[in-house]
Amino acid sequence: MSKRKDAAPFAPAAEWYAELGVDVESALRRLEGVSVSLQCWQGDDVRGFETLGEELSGGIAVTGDHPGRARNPEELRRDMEKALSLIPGNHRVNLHAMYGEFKGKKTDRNEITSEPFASWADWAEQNGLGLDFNATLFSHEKASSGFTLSHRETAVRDFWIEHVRRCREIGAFFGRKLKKTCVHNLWIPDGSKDETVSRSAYRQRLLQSLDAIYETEFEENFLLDSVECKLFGLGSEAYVVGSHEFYLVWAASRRHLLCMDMGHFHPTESVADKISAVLPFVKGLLLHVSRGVRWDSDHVVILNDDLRHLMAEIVRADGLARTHLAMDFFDASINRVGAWVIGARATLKALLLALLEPVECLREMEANGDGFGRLALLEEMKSLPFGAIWAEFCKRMNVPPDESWIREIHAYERTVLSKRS
Ligand code: RNT
Ligand code: ZN
Repeated sequence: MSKRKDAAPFAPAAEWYAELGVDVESALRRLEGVSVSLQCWQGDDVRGFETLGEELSGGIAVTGDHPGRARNPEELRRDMEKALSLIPGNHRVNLHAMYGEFKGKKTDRNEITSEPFASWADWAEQNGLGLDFNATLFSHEKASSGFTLSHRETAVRDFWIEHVRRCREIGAFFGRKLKKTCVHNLWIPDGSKDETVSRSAYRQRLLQSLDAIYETEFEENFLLDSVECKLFGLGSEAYVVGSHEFYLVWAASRRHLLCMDMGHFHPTESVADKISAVLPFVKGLLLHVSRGVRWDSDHVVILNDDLRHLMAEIVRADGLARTHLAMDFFDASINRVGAWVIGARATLKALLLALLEPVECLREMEANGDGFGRLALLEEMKSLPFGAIWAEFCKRMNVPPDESWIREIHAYERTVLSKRS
């Protein structure tokens, strides 16, 4: 390490925080205990390994044609191992049902079992990773109408009910095998481009489908269930069946997790503000850490105000233990492995910043009616030597503490990714 790097020493930085009543060691311990779920779909542009011959659909889109997309499970795992080697801490991998090792065998979604996922589970076990899971209700001929669990036809709904039931089984298989709770998240594309006069009927049917799916209970240590809302998608601009209100009430009344994706709300709505509003009523939260830009809800996560506020609110609401963090973005225009690392490092940095907040001091000022002091301290916090604390965390976790990881990604691009056609 260069002299310049040693010039950002940990001890005086920690001292600065300590003077404000912040215990840096305890913040680092808490950060170490948090895992972020790495979305496998960033590595191959949400294609998966099925042989059903379907294109990506469901109102989500990947743009860009950077070379080096993972073309099979081995490549995808290798890419994720590379990314994980540059992210401090112990993390998880998030799979979608379309990522089984089907080995060229046509397995329809309603026939899926844990068998094609056994190799994923072995790999996760060897690497000490947890696995999360998602049913895939898009990129399929039975989803081409834009409706799945709320479809008018019983046969179509039953097909998808069966799929999600099986996916929860697979999730429980991961949880049991790895002895790490698997979060199974359900997002469906259901909605319409233009006005419908049947808003209620679709929601009634979705409600019935959900209640049929989640009738089976699994041991909480193995499986937790979450449902994910959305404001609109490509082709579902006028109406989305699984809206925020719908799933909020469903998750609260059925004691499940609510998944909030940072890109799934109106741009002026604050997901951070929803944390303390929702936590008292649901079993827990799953956060899809993402970045909305214009119409796209899935840009690579960076350390911006939205992310900082979100993490700050989780910590202030004492909600870390009941909040599961997963990244959800897909960008094919830059090095895909590097995108994971940018997003995960930003997520962890935002969380560390939140854990380093002198919250007691701020709350005391607030209680004393000192609004000026509170605002001034929040501003001063922005220029504290956070970088030295982050670098220390990375060093302790044996990953690059500085920008040198960028060179590692460049090297991986040269030696591995660029060789893929
Ligand atoms: C789509 C949702 C969903 C997907 C993944 C692939 O808008 O955000 O979470 O991104 O399931
Ligand atoms: Zn999402």
